[in-house]
Amino acid sequence: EVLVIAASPSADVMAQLERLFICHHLWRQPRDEQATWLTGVAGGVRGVLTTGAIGIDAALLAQLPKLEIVAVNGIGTDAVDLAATRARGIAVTNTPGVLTDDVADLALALLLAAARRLPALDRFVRAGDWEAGKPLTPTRSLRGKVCGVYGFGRIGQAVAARAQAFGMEIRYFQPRAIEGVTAPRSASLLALAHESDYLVVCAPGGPATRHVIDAQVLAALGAAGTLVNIARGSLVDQAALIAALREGALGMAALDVFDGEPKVPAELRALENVVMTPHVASLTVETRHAMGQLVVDNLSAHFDGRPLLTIVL
Ligand code: 8YV
Repeated sequence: EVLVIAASPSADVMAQLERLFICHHLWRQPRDEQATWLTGVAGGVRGVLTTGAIGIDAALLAQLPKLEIVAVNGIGTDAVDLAATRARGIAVTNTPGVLTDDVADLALALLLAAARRLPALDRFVRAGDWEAGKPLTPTRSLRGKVCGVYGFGRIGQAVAARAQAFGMEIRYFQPRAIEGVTAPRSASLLALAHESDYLVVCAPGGPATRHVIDAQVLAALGAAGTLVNIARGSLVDQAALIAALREGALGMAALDVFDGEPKVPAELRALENVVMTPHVASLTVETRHAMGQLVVDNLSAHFDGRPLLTIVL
């Protein structure tokens, strides 16, 4: 029996799940009835399917005495209480690799949207301002600008390759140096922010990186700088970000993720120098299908006694 916390957008993946397991769909229950419904099914649940953003907390884990595996339909496992799963020997899997290109693509789309002011210009045309002869101000080229990548794993490196194709200079920072990488590693995140025109956040969420993008880092990025975040909202001190954008200490922000999402503070929504998307970096037909397939394959491997494909340690 598998507890499905959120549906996969791929109908084929959902059909496979239904064929292979007895599925209990939490997401189908009205919110105020979920707790009662859960007490009825919890005892038989041996697998959980959840998302990167939702994960599973200690309270829900404690309700599932027979749980053996948590399959995360995402790469980030910061929302899974890994201490609790480890303590009980519950396996955790995620979906690395298959989402790299789409997430990196969205990072560049956001970077370009901010650099070339696409949302404002789209509004300009729709509002008839072009026809009305209102003045246009030039934006800035990407060529020759420094793209700083914080977190240089698969996604960070894919962002770097794309930014390089736009003629940008790449620098990165992450605590561990990476062998065989030609891009220079900055001395710290703060140094990287100083050296960058665009800072793209690609590091994992969780306690180790909580609010590392703070007022100081934002000020170092500066009035002409742009922050791009496709990782997790928790890495950014959102109050400091709002203050920096409002006061002009930071030029722009392009965000796919938010602290406390799906709630986005009204102060942030009101700012002109922000471009926002609702956590959609991996939301393409192809990638969500591949992610869902990896989830099904991991669950099947576990219940068939075969080795897991993408285990999280
Ligand atoms: C999705 C993500 O939000 O991969 C991640 O860590 O945050 C995203 O791909 C989510 O996990 C979709 O299920």
